[in-house]
Amino acid sequence: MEFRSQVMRQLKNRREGFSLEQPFYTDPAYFKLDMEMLWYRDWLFVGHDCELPKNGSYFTLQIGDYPVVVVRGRDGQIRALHNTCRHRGSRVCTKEHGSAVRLVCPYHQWTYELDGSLLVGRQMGSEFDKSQYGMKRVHCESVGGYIFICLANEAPDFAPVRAQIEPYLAPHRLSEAKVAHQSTIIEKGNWKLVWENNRECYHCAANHPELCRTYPEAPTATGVQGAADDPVIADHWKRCETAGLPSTFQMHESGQFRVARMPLIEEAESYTMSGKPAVSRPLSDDVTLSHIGTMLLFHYPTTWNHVLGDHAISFRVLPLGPEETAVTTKWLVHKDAVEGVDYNLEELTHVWNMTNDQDRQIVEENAFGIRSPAYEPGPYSDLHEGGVMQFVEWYSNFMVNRLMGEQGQLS
Ligand code: 3BY
Ligand code: FES
Ligand code: FE
Repeated sequence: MEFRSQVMRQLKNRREGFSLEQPFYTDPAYFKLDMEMLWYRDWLFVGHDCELPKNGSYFTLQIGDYPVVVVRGRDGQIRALHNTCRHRGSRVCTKEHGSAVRLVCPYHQWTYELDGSLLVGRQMGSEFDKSQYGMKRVHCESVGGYIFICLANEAPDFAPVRAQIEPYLAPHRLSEAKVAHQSTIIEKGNWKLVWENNRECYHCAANHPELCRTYPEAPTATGVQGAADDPVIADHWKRCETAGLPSTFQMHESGQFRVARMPLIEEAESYTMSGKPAVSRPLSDDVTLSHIGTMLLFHYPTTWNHVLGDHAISFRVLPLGPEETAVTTKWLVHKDAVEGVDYNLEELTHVWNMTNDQDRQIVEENAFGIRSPAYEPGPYSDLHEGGVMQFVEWYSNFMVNRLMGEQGQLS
């Protein structure tokens, strides 16, 4: 308890506009608190509907201590289950993804329906009540082709997330896309450093030569302030909204998620070296306008996204330890787009493969320096790092509120 009060004090008294104190980025006890207060309690983006193309398709993932399986049932519904057998706890699904008629535990073959209910517990006797031993459910919602789960017993209301992001995603028909490529990189840094780096483009000019050919360095594009005052952005919104594409900057009052459609540089249409589309088949038949730029969506703590005219890129952040974070990137294209005909995989993935690796190096160097006893919180740039301040502000408020809630319950 003492420890929790200490963290709460540190967050409440933190120097505003400055980076966090060292233990928030390095200390295993602080990491555990992040997991318990935030990762195990809030909505997390896990993957896409189109990764579960048929009934029985599933994928698995690990969130801290929790193994989870996400599966499309016989009824076509997507559900998430705790991937731990109700017999003696073995992991039931062991592969990263696959497809199954039923979920069979490899240990003693207890067999579950795709909705988690127990069908057969072999030779457990006549008194055995199967209905008590279904795999436990995890809250699961799907919106605009994105699957979110929540590990808490009681999940926060998902309706505000849906209301804000659904209209922005709908025209792009991502539930009908396919994943053309995916990559997972491990960054040796705390998950918050991955986010802080993502929330600014102050580092872009010096570090991302490929991305800077098409993505604007201006803080109005990446940050959370001033977009509406930028005449290029205002024109872009007008043009896109007139064509039926929701575009203006919208951020939830909590600061946890935001959508906005941003123009790319000059004539660029996609994240390629030439700026030309990487995929000749547009992502969605519902979008006929060209030069729609990038629809930016973030939802803390798991995902940021770019939805373009020819493809979409999703990013999923998962913490592996106090100083280790996995970032999974997926490139989505129209389901009928054919590799080698409609797109070249190297051309499609080059810019973000380079950018991701550059960001990995940045985050790792950042983590390295923060480990120094000489590190002290430093000032963010008002001009360029408004997005980082917003992230840190959201994190602090979120943690303080949760910690206060806990104390309230105990007293
Ligand atoms: O992926 C992003 O959204 C951010 C924006 C600017 C830098 N970074 C690549
Ligand atoms: Fe799953 Fe025994 S642990 S069947
Ligand atoms: Fe970057």
